[in-house]
Amino acid sequence: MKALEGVRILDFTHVQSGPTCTQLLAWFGADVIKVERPGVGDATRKQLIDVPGADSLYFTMLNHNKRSIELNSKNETGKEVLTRLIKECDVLVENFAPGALDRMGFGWERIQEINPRMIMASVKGFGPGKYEDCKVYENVAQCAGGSASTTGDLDGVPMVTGAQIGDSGTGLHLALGIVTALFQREKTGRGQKVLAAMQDGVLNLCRVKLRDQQRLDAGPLKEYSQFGQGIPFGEATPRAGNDSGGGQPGRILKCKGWETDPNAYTYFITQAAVWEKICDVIGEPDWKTKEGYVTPPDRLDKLNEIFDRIEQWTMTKTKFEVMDICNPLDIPVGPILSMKEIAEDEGLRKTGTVVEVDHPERGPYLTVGCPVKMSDSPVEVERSPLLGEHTIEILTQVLGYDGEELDKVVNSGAVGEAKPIAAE
Ligand code: CAO
Repeated sequence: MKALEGVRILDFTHVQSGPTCTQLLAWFGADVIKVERPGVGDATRKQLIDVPGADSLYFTMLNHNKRSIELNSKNETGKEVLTRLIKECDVLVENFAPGALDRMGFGWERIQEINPRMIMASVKGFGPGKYEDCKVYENVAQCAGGSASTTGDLDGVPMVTGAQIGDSGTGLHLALGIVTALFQREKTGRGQKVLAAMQDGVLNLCRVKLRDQQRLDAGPLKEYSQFGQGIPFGEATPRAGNDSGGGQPGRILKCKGWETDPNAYTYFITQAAVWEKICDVIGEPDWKTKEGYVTPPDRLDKLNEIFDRIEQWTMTKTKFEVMDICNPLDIPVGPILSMKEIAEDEGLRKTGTVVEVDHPERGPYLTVGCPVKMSDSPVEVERSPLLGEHTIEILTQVLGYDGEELDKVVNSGAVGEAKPIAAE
């Protein structure tokens, strides 16, 4: 038994933000039916192709454990099929451009008419307001949500991060909204509209930067490197390089091999509680009692000198040796892991965080498994569906079409070249 067993999701999502959300719901046990344009499908199927003729990793890694139906939702028969699917499903998830669902004839009012229990969940770039009609992609959301202006080198340009906080981050927010709405529906019997705007999702993840914006009114942000370096603060939360955001000074430091390995670095936090242990480890025991070095506020204007000294030590060790030495002493450090190291990490494979999946077109590939582990709802990662792989299965088993009715749908062109149900 899985946590969301019995919940049926009509998955109208594409690209990354929406698919992340529905993939998570599928891993929690929901039956996710992905609706795709006949003959075309989710655009990512054919983006960043590495194996000619096969679905891309972009698509396969975001659409595990789903079923795919090809359905033209602008064709009259297609609309009839979609209406029946809305009746049979609990949640409709979509991340079309603003207004696309209304133009299809399936706005919120119509959906409620068809199925008052339906939860309609959307990702949009912006919430209601002057930008609500905009199409939005990942980096636009990072910029509009406050991430880019607060990320990057102290004297550099605004920078986007490799973590897809606009797309996958918003997908996660939406998934939480959906399960919460399902929980409320248990009591009210009613569905509701759930909206996760990418700008809002990014800003939620940048909460501490809005905290710092307000702290600026009370004076300079002393834990930022700017303070120790005498760089004046402007009106807005500045970029903070690799400073740690929590008031405990931290930096990325070189480790043994940095000259040739671009990832031979460690993150090192000079947490106040373990300052004395840090002094011993790096060979500066005098700093434990030396005037100007004893308390965290004393040290704020000496962070460059202190981190330079710690780096002299970390450069004599590999990033893993730094971890092995500091971890038992509770000194917070973290090796900068490359994607290659993560892909080869045995521990991550054991926990199902990195999973190898077989695919009929592309053979085995690696993916990121479910990042949330539940003791009573285990996850088995299954390959993504081929385009329209389950069209007939869904028409017959979910909607109960057969005989003439099924022929009519298939011959209408609404479901593409509907393939027969694959043999068991
Ligand atoms: N049958 C028939 N038509 C279909 C269909 C189907 N099964 N599925 C989609 N379509 C149609 C839509 O109805 C729409 O038609 P209209 O423009 O005539 O209304 C059209 O396909 C294209 O949809 P779109 O505008 O959503 O797609 P796009 O590639 O132009 O834009 C994106 C992509 C992502 C910018 C836009 O969807 C968007 O802003 N989404 C919300 C924010 C978001 O999720 N961004 C994250 C993107 S990366 O995760």
